[in-house]
Amino acid sequence: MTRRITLGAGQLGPISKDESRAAVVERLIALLHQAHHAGVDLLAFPELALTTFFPRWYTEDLCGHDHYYEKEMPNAATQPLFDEALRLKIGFSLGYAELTPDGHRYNTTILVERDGSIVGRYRKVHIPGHEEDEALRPFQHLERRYFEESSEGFNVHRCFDGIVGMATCNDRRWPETYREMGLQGVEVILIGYNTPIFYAPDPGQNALAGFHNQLVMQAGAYQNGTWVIGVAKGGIEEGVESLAQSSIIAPSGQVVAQAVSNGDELVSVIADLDWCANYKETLFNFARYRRPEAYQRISNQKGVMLP
Ligand code: CDT
Repeated sequence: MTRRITLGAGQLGPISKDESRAAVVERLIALLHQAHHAGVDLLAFPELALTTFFPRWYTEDLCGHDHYYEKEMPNAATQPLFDEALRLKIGFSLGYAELTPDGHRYNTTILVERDGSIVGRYRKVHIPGHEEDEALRPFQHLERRYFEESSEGFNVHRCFDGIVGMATCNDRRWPETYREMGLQGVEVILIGYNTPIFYAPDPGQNALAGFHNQLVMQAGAYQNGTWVIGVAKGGIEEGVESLAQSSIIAPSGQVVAQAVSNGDELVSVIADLDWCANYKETLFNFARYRRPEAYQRISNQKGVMLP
C-alpha cells in the first residue's frame, strides 16, 4: 500500500495595491477549480496571498498598513474560499498578514484539511529585509518593520495521511527550517514566497535568484527525505518583478513539476508519501547516522561564533 496524494501549487501572478480581497479570493477559487479537475488533495497558496506585498512601502506609523492584515481567519472575505474548498474536498495552505487581538503582527500561513478543519498555523521565523526607510533603494523590503519573528518554531501536523509542515519564503534559504521539521519526520513541506528579483544589498545576486530558489528547496527536500512545494507570487507587481518558478520537489531532490508562467497557474503532481522512507531509512537515517554530539552547539545562540 502506498500513500498517494495529489499535491498542488496554486501560483499567483501580481496582486495590485487596489485589488479587493473579494477579487483575489475569486482568483484563488479559480485555482481551486483547476485543482479539483487535476484531482488535487492538498493545494498550497503563496505567502501573503490575499494582498499586494505591502512591505515594499514605508509608513511612518506602523498602523498605516493595518488594512492589509487579517484579524481573524476565516473572515467574511475569505469564507467563500473555505466553503468552496470544503465542497470540493480540497485541503489548502494560505499565507496572509495576521494582526492578533493583542496587537502582534505575524506573516502567517494556515493549513486546512479537506473537511474544512484548521489543522495547523505557522508564523514566519526568519524575517528578512530592514526596519527603517532606506530611501536609496528603488523599493523597500520592510518585513522587519511590519512583522515580528515568531518563537513558535517549525511544527509538523499529522494530516493528509502523512506529516505536513510549513515555512515561509526566506525560511527556505535556511537549512534549519527543513532539519527542524525533518527531525519530526516531515513528509511534505509547504513554502509560499514573494521574492523580488532585484536584491538591493548585492545586485550581483539578481541573476542567480532562480538558481538559489531551486538550490535551497531541492537540498532541503533531499537532505530530509521530504516532498517540498514551493509556491510563488510572481510577475511584476506594482513595478517590482518577483520570481515565479513554483515547483514541486520529490524526496530525491528532483523537481518533478514546475510552473511555466509568472501568472496564476496550477502545478500538480501525484506524490507517494511512502517514497520519503527511501531516503529517511537509508542515507538520511538520522537515528543511525546523524551525529549531533559531533556538531558545534550553536543552535540556541543568536549569533554564530566564528573561530
Ligand atoms: N518574502 C521574503 O521573505 N522574501 C525574501 C526576500 C529577501 S530580500 C530582502 C526571500 O528570501 O525571498
